[in-house]
Amino acid sequence: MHSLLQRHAANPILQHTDCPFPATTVFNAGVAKYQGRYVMLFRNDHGRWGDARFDGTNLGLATSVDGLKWTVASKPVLDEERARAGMAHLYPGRFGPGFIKRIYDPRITVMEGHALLCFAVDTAHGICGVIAETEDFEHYTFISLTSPDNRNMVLFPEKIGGEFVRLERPFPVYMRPQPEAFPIWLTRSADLRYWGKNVPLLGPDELPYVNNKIGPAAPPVRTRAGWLTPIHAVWKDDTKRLCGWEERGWFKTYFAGLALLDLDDPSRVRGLMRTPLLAPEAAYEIDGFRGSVIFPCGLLLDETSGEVRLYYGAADTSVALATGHVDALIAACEPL
Ligand code: BMA
Repeated sequence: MHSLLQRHAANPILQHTDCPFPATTVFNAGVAKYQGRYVMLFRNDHGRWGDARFDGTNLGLATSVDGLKWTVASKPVLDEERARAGMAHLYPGRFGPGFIKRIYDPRITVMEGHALLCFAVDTAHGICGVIAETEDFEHYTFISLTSPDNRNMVLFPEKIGGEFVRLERPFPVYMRPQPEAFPIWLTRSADLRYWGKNVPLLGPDELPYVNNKIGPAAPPVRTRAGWLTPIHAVWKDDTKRLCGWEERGWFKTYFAGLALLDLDDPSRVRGLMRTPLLAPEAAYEIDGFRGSVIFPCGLLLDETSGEVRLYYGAADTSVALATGHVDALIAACEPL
């Protein structure tokens, strides 16, 4: 059977050895085309290779003319302290030293020429999503912060019905069929700062290959058939220890999944792949800090050729790329 996506021969396209600063696991990267070049913001958990006790996290910047060969900027562009300072600027006097414990999983959305960024922060009081904007990927203005626990935010690349729209993944505690059965929600905003009109979009129980949680992956891309929306989807098997650096073991397989949302009302799921779009198979997806993890954070569509590029974190260790054709991806979504 012909698979929907082909892994790029040069995978992994970015790894720790490409960084001119201390870097250990380089993965979960937002990618966009911005001002005539490709930009990538990647997560870097830095510490000792093979040791799950990291010293810290930061976000690195890489740029490229073809989206395949990347040049990494000399220093990370955001870290825990810069994120704390950005937040303190948003809400003066509220966020003291040490408030942000980790910064990770950036997604980039370019809207009307403006680059917007969503990422997660682990704080002293829970996990939150942040929205920031930047013109040069060096300086960031913080716009909003969610209440905990929430992460995996992705912004749609245009206003819909006059409003900004995002997908997000809260971590509800009660009323779960199993403790981590976390669903995807859709919310809207007039100004990117205040979010509401919350609608549950998709639950893990709607995907036959999931027994744990799901979440938004890369920001949705407009197609003639709807918003092409990658998700991540998790299968957990406590009896099957996967490759990993953690002493306690690693038992979760992360797949890329795919949904198609209504163009005019993206809170309606119009199509859904019942099988994974991409499952961990390659050595760089199976072996690493957390093996068997595919975690996409960037999807690009070439309108002329119909080529789609899915950029994903592989085994929480490197960045990889898979390509396919938009028509095949649309056709793979079973109409709902
Ligand atoms: C998720 C996030 C991702 C990570 C994945 C697998 O919950 O933390 O950043 O890639 O777990 O470890």
